[in-house]
Amino acid sequence: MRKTLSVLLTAAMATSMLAACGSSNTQATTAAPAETKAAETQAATTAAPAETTVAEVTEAAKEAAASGDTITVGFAQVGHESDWRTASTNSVQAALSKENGIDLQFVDCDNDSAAQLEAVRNFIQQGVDYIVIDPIVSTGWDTVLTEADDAGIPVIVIDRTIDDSDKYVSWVGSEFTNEGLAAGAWLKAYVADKGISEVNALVISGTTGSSAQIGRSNGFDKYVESEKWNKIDEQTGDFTQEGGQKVMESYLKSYEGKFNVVVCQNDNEAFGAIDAMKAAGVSYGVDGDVIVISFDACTAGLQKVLAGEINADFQCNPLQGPDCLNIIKKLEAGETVDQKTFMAEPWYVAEDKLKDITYTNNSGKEVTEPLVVVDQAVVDAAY
Ligand code: GYE
Repeated sequence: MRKTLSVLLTAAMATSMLAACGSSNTQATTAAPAETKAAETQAATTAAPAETTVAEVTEAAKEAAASGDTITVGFAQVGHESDWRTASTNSVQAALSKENGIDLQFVDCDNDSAAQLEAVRNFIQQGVDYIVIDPIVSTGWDTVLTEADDAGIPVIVIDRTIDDSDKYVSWVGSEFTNEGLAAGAWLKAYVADKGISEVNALVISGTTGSSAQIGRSNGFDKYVESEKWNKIDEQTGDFTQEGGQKVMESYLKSYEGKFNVVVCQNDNEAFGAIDAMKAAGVSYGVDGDVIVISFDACTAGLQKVLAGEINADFQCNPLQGPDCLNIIKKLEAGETVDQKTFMAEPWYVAEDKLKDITYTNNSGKEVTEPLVVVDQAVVDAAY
């Protein structure tokens, strides 16, 4: 372990472990309403530390880096399945950089849960200072997180959630159920506006058992039930373009002419589904027979919204690197960190008729959120 920061780190570990213990209690009880999330996470944080403390530690980290005595962080990333994932990897690599005093060990787990557990175990064996995990699936974590805990290595979880263990210090990511609920609320308002009386939906879901898939499916299914929509089928495209295309090709064999909505749980699946519909001569998007819903809102996805090929795209923000760095800096400074940090996420649409949607979010609170019509500036500002 590096020398320069070892004293600070000892203090930080004690605090982070306390924070981790504390978090297990709040975790069970704290649901996070979108509109109060900033306030909640603020409230969960202890009194704001003197800026100088963080600055001093950052300075120390930079000095340590200059002397080759850096903070080592192991990052077990899901894989490279989508545009979103590329943006996530870039964000973490840019933030957890040599310039910021961090020696990042990056493992691309290629969507293989066993490989991801092994990567984390390797980090523990190497004795890295921190472990960052974007968990492929939400369960199967408690044993390895206990091992990290026993080794005194703080674990930070980003993006997807871990649902069967509380042995991590902090999580930063998205409220996936709200994304699914927002998609349902938008579809309900959209078909009412267009005078479409029947919804026959096909879903191309993400990686089965990932919290992103579970949340988006659960949220949308609430509307399937309440609106008595016909959900014809739901099969996984594994968050890939190839998967989206294959699932749509098989759907077209079974259900061509019988569906008017396709819900793709990420942009890359939507690209594949669109290619398959195009090849089969099925019209889609704002001028077509099939309404296309997507999630992520990456640059290429928003380009398709702008072109009217995707009707609505529900953002999931992958830029979690800076938050991750901030958490590490705070732990280094011996500060308490937020147990949960939610990313801000707008909902994007192709047409300007509906201004907003109102729905009951995952915390049981009625919220009204704006719909952003995509123009070139929105596309240019995307990731
Ligand atoms: O939606 C998808 C990616 O975990 C939220 O994973 C992330 C999802 C994202 O492959 O594109």
